[in-house]
Amino acid sequence: MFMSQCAKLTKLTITTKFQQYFVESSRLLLSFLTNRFVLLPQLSLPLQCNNMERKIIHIDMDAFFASVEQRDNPELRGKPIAIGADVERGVVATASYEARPFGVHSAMSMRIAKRRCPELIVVPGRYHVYKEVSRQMHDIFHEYTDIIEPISLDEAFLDVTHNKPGIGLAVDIAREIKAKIKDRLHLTASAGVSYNKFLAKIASDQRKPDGLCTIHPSRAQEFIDALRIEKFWLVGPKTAQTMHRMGIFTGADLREVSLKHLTDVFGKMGPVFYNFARGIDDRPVVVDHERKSMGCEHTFEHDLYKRGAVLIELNNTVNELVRRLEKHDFEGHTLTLKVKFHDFRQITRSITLDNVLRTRDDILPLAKQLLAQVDYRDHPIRLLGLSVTKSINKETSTTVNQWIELEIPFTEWQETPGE
Ligand code: TTP
Ligand code: MG
Ligand code: MG
Repeated sequence: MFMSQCAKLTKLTITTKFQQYFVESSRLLLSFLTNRFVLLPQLSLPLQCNNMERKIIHIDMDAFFASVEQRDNPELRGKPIAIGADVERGVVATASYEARPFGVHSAMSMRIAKRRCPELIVVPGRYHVYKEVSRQMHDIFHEYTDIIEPISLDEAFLDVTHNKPGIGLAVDIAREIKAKIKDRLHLTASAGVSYNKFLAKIASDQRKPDGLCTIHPSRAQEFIDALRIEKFWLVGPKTAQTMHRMGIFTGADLREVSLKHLTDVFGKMGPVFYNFARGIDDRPVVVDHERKSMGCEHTFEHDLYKRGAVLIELNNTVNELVRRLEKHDFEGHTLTLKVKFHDFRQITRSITLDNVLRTRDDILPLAKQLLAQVDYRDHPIRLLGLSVTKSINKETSTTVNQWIELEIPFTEWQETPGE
């Protein structure tokens, strides 16, 4: 039964591939017939094979920072708490599950959170503790596999296709990992198990908190078809809105849309969504030994729009960044400036150099150069951040002073206070 389902899905993939080849051949034929020597737009056709042999686990801790605080302080247990600074401009890093029914969630202003939940207890974050817990989680993961890809402090993918204890079922490993996290760290995690990262990630979110969910290859298509588009990985609120306008509300709707249409609308994400809708995601679990980025950022008490004030804050941020780089003996080739405006709009500007960025003299002139590209006269600045990243595409990009837009993963900016 399982084999026949797999065969059906494989057949579906083959059919899809055949269709893709058909599209490609038609494109060439059309080009030949019209004989105009005009190149039709190339589609990067997702000719991936759907490998269902892998066993991938995604682990994500439940209300991570808040659970650690409740674990370490019994007075906070069972109460609505939010992690963050209790200041006018404070932002909620996360909220305990007791606070969530009030509508308190990550990235919300602390002021609004307290209005929504007057009982809310605001607890300052202790990043060095969260980092240590994260290290302990990884010790547990390593008992099963060394193929671990950390996504953030509280989240990682594990490839357990071949695992150290030789356990046959990935779900058994997930169960054991959850139990060890509970016994040793006194915290709960949710786990998702499937044959690729996309599905494992969605699965871990299905039964939070303390959840365990497996998406079996034979049920994958059915599961994806019923999945609301907002739940798809990499579909943020903006993409979801666009999809809604296109009449796409579920995975089944997404599967109806052609690769070309998706590529026209979503660019290089088009083929990714096209594949996701078919349960295809052959990205490997990438072991990440090395820290890639180090940065710091500040939200100001009052929005800044005067050049002098902005330059002073930029200078302070550079000083702090240099202190951190020194402490961790870290250096990179790319400097990124992050600016959040009063209306929460956020931009990043980056510059990549051939020489390493380590000292104040390396960084300050570049930071000023990046800031000069930002027009803040009519858009006062709420937050400034700077980070140094290990060479980005250094092998392929030798252009000095090349501007690139960068997404900065949230966790790259988290640092131990005082570091
Ligand atoms: P998440 O795993 O996104 O959230 P969570 O663990 O708090 O809750 P859930 O049970 O839904 O997984 O993030 C992990 C930690 O990262 C979180 O505890 C706090 C921090 N964080 C922020 O500081 N800011 C943010 O905007 C987000 C999303 C997370
Ligand atoms: Mg979490
Ligand atoms: Mg997480």
